[in-house]
Amino acid sequence: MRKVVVLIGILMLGSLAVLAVNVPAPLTAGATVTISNFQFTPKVVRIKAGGEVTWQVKEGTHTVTADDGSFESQNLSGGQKFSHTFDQAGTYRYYCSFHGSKGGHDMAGTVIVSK
Ligand SMILES: [Cu+2]
Repeated sequence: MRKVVVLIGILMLGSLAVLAVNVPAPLTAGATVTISNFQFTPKVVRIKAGGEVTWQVKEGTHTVTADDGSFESQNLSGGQKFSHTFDQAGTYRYYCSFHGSKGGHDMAGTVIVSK
């Protein structure tokens, strides 16, 4: 009986983990995205219109380049930052010009801006 309870507990934790992956990013006034290990973390941020997103590079050389060209950083190396203010609501996809490409491929992320 005890083993069954433990097993049910493990299964419930497993389903919670699946739920956590599908929960949308929380809506915040602004956000910080870490660039490390050829990834933007978190990959998706949700901010309010007028908010600022700051990207911080931990290592390597990367860019933050909007799919639609609305913002673009210089080449950024470890310790460098880039910020952009999003005044208009919308979904902004971006990528690293060295390690990703338009459309969310490889090293890429999304900023969702709400009113
Ligand atoms: Cu990169």
